[in-house]
Amino acid sequence: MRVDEVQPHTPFVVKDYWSSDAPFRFALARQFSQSKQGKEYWPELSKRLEEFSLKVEREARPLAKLCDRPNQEPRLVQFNEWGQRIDSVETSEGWRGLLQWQMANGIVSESYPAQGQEDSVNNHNISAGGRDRLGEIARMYNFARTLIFTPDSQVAVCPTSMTDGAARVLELYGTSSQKQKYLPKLFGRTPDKFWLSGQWMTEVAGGSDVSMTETVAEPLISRSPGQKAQPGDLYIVNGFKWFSSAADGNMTLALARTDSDRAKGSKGLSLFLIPLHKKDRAPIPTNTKYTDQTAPTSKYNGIKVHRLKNKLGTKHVPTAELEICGAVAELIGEEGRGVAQIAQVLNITRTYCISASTCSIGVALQILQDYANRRKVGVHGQAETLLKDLPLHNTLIAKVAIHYRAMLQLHLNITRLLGKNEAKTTTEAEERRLRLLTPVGKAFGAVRASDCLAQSIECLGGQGYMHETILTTALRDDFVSRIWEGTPSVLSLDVVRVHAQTKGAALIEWLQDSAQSLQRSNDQLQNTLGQDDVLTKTVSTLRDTLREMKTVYLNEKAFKTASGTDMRLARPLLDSIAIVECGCQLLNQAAWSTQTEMQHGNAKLELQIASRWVCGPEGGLAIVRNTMRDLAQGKMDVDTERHIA
Ligand code: UCC
Ligand code: FAD
Repeated sequence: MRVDEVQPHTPFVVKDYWSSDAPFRFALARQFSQSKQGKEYWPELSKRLEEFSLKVEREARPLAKLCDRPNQEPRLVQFNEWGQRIDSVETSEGWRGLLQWQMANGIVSESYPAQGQEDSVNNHNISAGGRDRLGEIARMYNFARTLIFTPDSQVAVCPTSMTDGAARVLELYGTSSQKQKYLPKLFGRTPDKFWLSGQWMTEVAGGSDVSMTETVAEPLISRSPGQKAQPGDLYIVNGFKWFSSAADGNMTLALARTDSDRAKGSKGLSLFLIPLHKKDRAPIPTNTKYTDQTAPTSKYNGIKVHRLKNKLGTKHVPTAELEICGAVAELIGEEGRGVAQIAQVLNITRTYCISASTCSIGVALQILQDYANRRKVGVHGQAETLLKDLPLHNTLIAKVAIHYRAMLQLHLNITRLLGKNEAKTTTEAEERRLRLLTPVGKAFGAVRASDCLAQSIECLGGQGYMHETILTTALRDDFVSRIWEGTPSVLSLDVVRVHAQTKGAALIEWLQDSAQSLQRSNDQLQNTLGQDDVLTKTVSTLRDTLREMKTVYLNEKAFKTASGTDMRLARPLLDSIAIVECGCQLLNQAAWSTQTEMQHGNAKLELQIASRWVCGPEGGLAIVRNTMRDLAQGKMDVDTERHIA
C-alpha cells in the first residue's frame, strides 16, 4: 500500500461543556431544586450557563491553545542586561489572556455581594448579580461556571482560587479599611484593576505541618509593654517560602511566626497580607529602622525570587521559591489566629480542586465516548469494529462515567452547602457537614481523577499517550491535587480532627442523615419501580456500611491500640464517607428523576449507576470496608507493615 493510501486517524471532538453534558445539567438542576431561590432562578441561570459555555469555547479555548505553542512556560529573569537585579517573572500572552478573561467574567466576583463592585455586576445583562441577588445559590452557580471553564483554563483557576480565598478571608476578618482597599481589587474585572492573590504557607520545614513555620514577622513600630497588636498593624516579614503559586500576582496571604516561643507551634502563627510590589505597600513611617533588602531595581516589596519550580504539570502556573527579606505586611485579624484564618482560604481552594478533579473526569469521558464512536479496531482480523461495540472496552468507559456521576454529586452538594454558609443560611449541623465533606471531596476526588485519567489514556491507545490529545496534560495537571492543598493522608487526619473537635457530632449527624436519605430515596424509587432487587441490594449495602462505620468510629477506642494511637483508620474513614455520600446522592438523583418531567427522567438508568457505584468494583466500597474491618480487628499489624515498608 502506498503511503498516500493510508487512512489517517479520525480525531475526537470536544464540544462545549454544557450542551454536551446531560449528567452535569441534571445533577445541577436537582441541586437547584432544593431551595426556593434555586427553583426561582434556575430558568435564568441555566440559560446563562449555556451561553457561558459557548463563550468559553469561543474566547477562552483559543487563549488556552496559545499556551500550547512551544516555549510558552513562565520564566524568571533575575538580572537585566545591565547586571541589575530585577526578579521579573515573565508569563506568556495566552496565560495573561486567560487570567484577564476569567476576572472579566467574574470567576471570583460573581460569588460575592455586588455592593462595592464595578457597575458590570449590577448590570444583569453582564452578570447574574452576585450573592446579594442570588443568595445561597450564588456560589453553586459560580462553581458551575468554574467547572465549565476549568478544562480550558491551563490551570489559571489556581491563582483565581487563591484570590477567591483571600477575598473570603478579608470578608470575614479584614478591617473595614482593608476591605475597602483590597476587595475591589480582588473583584476587579479589567486588566488595569484586578489583583491576584497568592497563599504562602509551605516552607521547607513545614508543608503538611505548618507549625514548623520559620518565617517571622515583627511589628514595624515597636509596641510598649502590654500593648496589644491591632488588626491592620504593619509588620516586617523575613523568611523563605518554598512553594508560591501566584508569583505573577499582586498580593499574598502569608503565615508568619509572631510568637518566638516555638513550643506554641501553630498557635504562634499570624496571618499577613503582603502586597507583592513596592508601589502597593503601606507608606513606611520615617522614624522606623526599616531597610528593604531588595535591589532598588526590583519591583518587589522585600521579596527575592530564587527560582521557578520545574514541575510535572501545571506548567503555565509560575510557582516560585521566594526569599522574604523585609516585606512590609499588614496583620489580618488577631495575632496567633493565623492557621484558623487561612483555613478559610483552604476551604475555598480545596473546593476548586474538587471542581477540577470532577471536570477533568468529565472531559476525559467526553473524549472516550466520542472516540469510541469513531475508532475502528480489528478483532481477530475480522471486519473493523467500532470501539463502542466492544463490551470489554465499554467496561472501561463505564468506570469513568460512573466516577463522573459520583463526583458531580459530591462536588455540587459541597458547593450548595458552601453557598448556604456564605449566605449565612446554614444550620450548625450543615456547617459541620461542610467542614467534614470538604477535605473528603478534595482528597477522594484527586485520587479518583488521576486513576480515571490514567485509564482514559489507555482507552485511546497510542493516541492517548500523545501530548496533543489533551489527556496526558490533564493527568499531569490534575495529579497535583493529590499534593497541593494537603495530601490525602493529611486530609484524612483533618477529617479525624473534625470528628474530635465536634465531639463526634459531625459524623453522628452524617450517619443519621445518610440513613434517612436512603429511606426516602428507597421509598420514592419503590413507589415508581415497584420491588426491585437492584434497589434492595444497593440500599442494604449502604445501610450495612453505615452500621459498620458506626461500630468502628463511634467508640472511645477508635484509633487507639494497646501501644498508642493508630491513625491508619483515617484513610478508610475518609474513603467510606466519600463513597457512601456519593452513593446516597446518586440514589437521590435517581429518586428525583422519577418526579421530574424532564426528558432524562430515566430513573432505572440512574439506579443502575448508583448500584454499580455502591455494589460493583467502580466505587471500591468492598475494598475500603475490608481494610476498615481488618484495621479495626487488629489484623494489619503495624510492625509487620513497617518491616514490609
Ligand atoms: O498548596 C497550596 C496552594 C496551591 C495552589 C492551590 C490551587 C488550588 C486550585 C486548583 C484548581 C485547579 S497552599 C498550602 C496548602 N497547605 C495545606 O493544605 C497544609 C495541609 N495541612 C493542613 O491542612 C493542616 O490540617 C493544618 C495546617 C490546617 C492544621 O494545622 P495545625 O497547626 O495542626 O492546626 P489545628 O490545631 O488543627 O487548627 C488550628 C485552628 C483550629 O481552630 P481553633 O483554634 O479555633 O480551635 C481549627 O479548627 O484552625 C482550624 N482549622 C480549620 N477551620 C484547621 N483547618 C480548618 C479548616 N479546613 N476549616 C476551618
Ligand atoms: P510533606 O509534608 O513533607 O509530606 C511528605 C509525605 O508525608 C506526604 O506523602 C504526606 O502525605 C506524608 N505525611 C505528612 N505528614 C504526615 C502525617 N502526619 N501522617 C502521615 N503522613 C504524613 N504551598 C503554598 O503554601 N503555596 C502555594 O502556592 C503552593 N503551590 C504549590 C504548587 C505545586 C505545584 C505544588 C506541588 C505544591 C505547592 N504548594 C504550595 C505546597 C503544597 O501545599 C505542599 O507540597 C503540600 O502541602 C505537602 O507538603 P510537603 O511538600 O512539605 O510534604
